[in-house]
Amino acid sequence: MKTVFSDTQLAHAPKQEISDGELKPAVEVPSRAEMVLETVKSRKVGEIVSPDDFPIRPLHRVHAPDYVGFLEDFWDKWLAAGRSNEAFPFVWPIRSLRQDIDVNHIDGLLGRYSMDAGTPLGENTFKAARASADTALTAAKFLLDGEQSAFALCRPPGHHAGFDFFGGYCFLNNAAIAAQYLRDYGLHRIAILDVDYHHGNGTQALFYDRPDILFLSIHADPKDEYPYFLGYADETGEHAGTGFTRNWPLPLGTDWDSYTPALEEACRWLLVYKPDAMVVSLGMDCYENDPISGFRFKSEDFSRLGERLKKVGVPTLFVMEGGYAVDALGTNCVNVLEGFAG
Ligand code: SP5
Ligand code: ZN
Repeated sequence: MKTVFSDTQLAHAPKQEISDGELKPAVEVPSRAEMVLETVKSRKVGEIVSPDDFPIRPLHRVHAPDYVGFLEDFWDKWLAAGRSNEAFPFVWPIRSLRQDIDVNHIDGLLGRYSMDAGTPLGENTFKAARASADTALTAAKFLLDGEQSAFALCRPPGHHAGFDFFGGYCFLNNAAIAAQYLRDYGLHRIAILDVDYHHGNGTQALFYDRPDILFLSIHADPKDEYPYFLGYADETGEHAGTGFTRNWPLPLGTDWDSYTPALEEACRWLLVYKPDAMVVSLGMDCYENDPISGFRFKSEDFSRLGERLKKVGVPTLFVMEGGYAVDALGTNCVNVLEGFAG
């Protein structure tokens, strides 16, 4: 299986994040990607290639152009406002506030285009996020060229980012951009299976009214875990997309045995849907030692996950999402890829 990765993705290097009422060391850090890359090399997963530079169009197929422009221009505006540290939003246009004002101030714009205060934006964030999206697009192209699988070593991750907002360490929704690209270049039915520990709210919302992109997600119950406000079992799609979204919220403490019934159900949906290709939003944060998560996967369970996904029997694009136990991240990720490759 080919892996796509570019060093440009390392340029987003947040120092701190707001969590638990404190500024804490950031967990979505460049060493995550470096660790996975090292393990892909040492365990000989396959060739490692650099992404192509894609035009902006595939990004605009998923994200609002003004949002992409905001990300692109952000750092210059931030500097012009006299700031230099990495940025955090802190005010949002929630219920009862005006949604329809084009504000000038950078703090207003940060709130307009974000969902949380836990996602630092820095000087190179857009550059790295764009390289991460290009990584997913390049890997998607391998599927269009007839490869049975490909691994997009994406970082920063993507599945929390929506049409016009960032959050959850995500800026551009790599999996969604890849899925839409597969649709635009000839495939008719795409399934996205999101196995990150957190619900993929951005991806779900982007395709909620569409039958051509099935969204399945298994994750920690949002009543008890980020992102809190989406990812419940009664969210099943709307309009033409009714029935084409499925969520399996699971309790904190879930281990492989208690995870399996949800995974089997998701696989049954995949069998019925018969996608032309599957995009796996691959988070490794279900791991027992993940520093911010509450599931209990062991490293060998990630091999089982890969083996099970192989049995679905469709061309599969793996797009990396979360996973913050850096020491084990390479092992857990490559366990999935090897389990899949057999
Ligand atoms: C892509 C992805 O996995 N994003 C995750 C975003 C999670 N953001 C909320 C982090 C809250 C951390 N709270 C730490 C609690 C442990 N004491
Ligand atoms: Zn996650």
